[in-house]
Amino acid sequence: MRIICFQSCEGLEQMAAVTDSGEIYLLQQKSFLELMKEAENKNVTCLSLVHQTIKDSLPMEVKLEDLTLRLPLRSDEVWASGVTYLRSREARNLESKSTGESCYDKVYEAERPELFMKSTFHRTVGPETPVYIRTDSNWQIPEPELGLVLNRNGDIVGYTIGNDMSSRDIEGENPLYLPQAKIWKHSCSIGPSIRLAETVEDPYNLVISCRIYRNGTKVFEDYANTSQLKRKYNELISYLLRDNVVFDGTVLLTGTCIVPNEDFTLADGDVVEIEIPCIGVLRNPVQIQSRMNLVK
Ligand code: DO4
Ligand code: MG
Repeated sequence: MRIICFQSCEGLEQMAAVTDSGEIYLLQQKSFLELMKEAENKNVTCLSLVHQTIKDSLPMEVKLEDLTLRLPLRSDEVWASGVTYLRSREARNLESKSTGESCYDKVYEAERPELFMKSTFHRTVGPETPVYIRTDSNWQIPEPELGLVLNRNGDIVGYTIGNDMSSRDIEGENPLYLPQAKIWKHSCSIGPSIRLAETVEDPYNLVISCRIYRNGTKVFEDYANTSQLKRKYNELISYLLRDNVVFDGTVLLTGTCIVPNEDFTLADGDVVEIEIPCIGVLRNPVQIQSRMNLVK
């Protein structure tokens, strides 16, 4: 069971549940956070609340591909994990031209994982909305990642897809530049759905694929599997919770295992697609931030 948010004919945001056979049912809750809250008040899971809500209703007469999907969740905070896959460690060592044991080698092996604040609601976009590339970087890539949707106690209520847009030259110059290499307007996209946790058979066996198109031609494609992750999800969550305040609907990205070759950088007009079959395809055009956007 997946939860989506789509734009209605009146231009309003509407929540819906999508069953595994593709039927779409309208939900009366206005947001995923409202669904979480109602489930908590009734002491049931989001999945059983959705089942109760839709049991006497008829599915919509529409196909998922005909809907304009929106950000499925208003997260106050998106956090991210770093160097959780070998491929990420290799890529970080390359971009920082490290010789000898680097901070990336150390953090890959360390007990404490790398966690960082990635985004806030106002910097995060949903499907089909442009992700921005920075005007002061010449080496930028998408980072396709599985996202854990958490409640305030750190329980996984669902899974989504995240794009941790990253500037490799800024991070490579100095790891202390990490916030600037990771956080700017529209540097994070989330979606296209939230797959309810109980309906994922094995979250450590999810194929993640990424495709990048330029002028309609595919210029990059690669695959990974969450079985390659060095850490367990609960391990990452336990560090996020330590001495911290975590809000309902927080997303924790779990790190990337897909990195384009070193000669690749995103360009204005590219289109990035990230797919995890049980969640969907997160598709975003890439845009250079205009000066007008910067002063808004
Ligand atoms: O160490 C910097 C960030 C790495 C990251 O974002 C990732 O591994 O996905
Ligand atoms: Mg990342």
